[in-house]
Amino acid sequence: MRSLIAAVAQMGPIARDEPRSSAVKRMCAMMSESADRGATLVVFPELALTTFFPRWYMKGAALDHWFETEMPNPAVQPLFDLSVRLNLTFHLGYAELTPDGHRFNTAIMVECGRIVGKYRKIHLPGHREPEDWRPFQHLEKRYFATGDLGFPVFDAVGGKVGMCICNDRRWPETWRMLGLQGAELVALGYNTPLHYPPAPEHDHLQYFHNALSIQAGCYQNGLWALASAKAGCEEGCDLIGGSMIVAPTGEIVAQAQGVADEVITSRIDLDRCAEIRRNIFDLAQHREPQTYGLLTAPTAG
Ligand code: CDV
Repeated sequence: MRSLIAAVAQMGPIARDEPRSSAVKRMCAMMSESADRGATLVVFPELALTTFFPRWYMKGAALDHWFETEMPNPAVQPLFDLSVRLNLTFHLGYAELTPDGHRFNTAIMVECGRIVGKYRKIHLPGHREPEDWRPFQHLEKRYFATGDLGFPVFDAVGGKVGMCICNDRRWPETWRMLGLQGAELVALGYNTPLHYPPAPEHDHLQYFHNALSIQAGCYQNGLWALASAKAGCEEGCDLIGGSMIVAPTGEIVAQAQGVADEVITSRIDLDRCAEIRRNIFDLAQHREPQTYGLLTAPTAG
């Protein structure tokens, strides 16, 4: 049995004027709580260091303010130091500005102070130009380039680990790309508004669609997911909670109760992936890829 205690650290809202030091302090407190509960892995949300800034239109230095130009940097160093002290692995989402000027919505996995995995978000939702009719903007398509690292799977916490970010979790291709490479555990963070302006008739389904996507991804690929929300009313925008740990059977084994800072934990056995992978979703035996050509055909329009 390859098992560990894993934690998901949901975060409540981060104010627009809240400094990174405050968010990092909150995360350090939850990292310590995770370790106290015996966890050796803790997952933080997407863009965890600041408020969800794509809800505003900005340019120049005002935009650069939200991006990290190096990792680690002095603001996040306490997280790296604590992970060494606690002998713990953590997942962190942040906005990345590369030395050659590219911007990505990024997540890293850090094992005892050392970056062992990196992913740049591929499915970017929202729009490129500001749209006045919206109650809040969602300018991810403007502020971030499509991730250029593919869907990497790497060794961490004694198993094969992958990552995806928020909107990625709604796409079956994300999970299958990770599953095909043998991922046993997927860490993901999200910022999901309760109100979806282009289709408000689906607002009441936000929690359901979140759970549906993650549970299906786990079951159809026989892997664990650790999903961490930034939740609550952030600068007038309600974000869903519902952070969860999901088993390879698709069952939710732990779930956050509210929309504030909250740690949830569960013992997870990586060997349980075989329950699904040796049976109904034995990908090597039962997939029929020669019939799936449309999946990789260029998108229309
Ligand atoms: N941060 C996100 O990617 N949010 C999207 C919203 C805009 C639909 C999501 O898929 O949750």
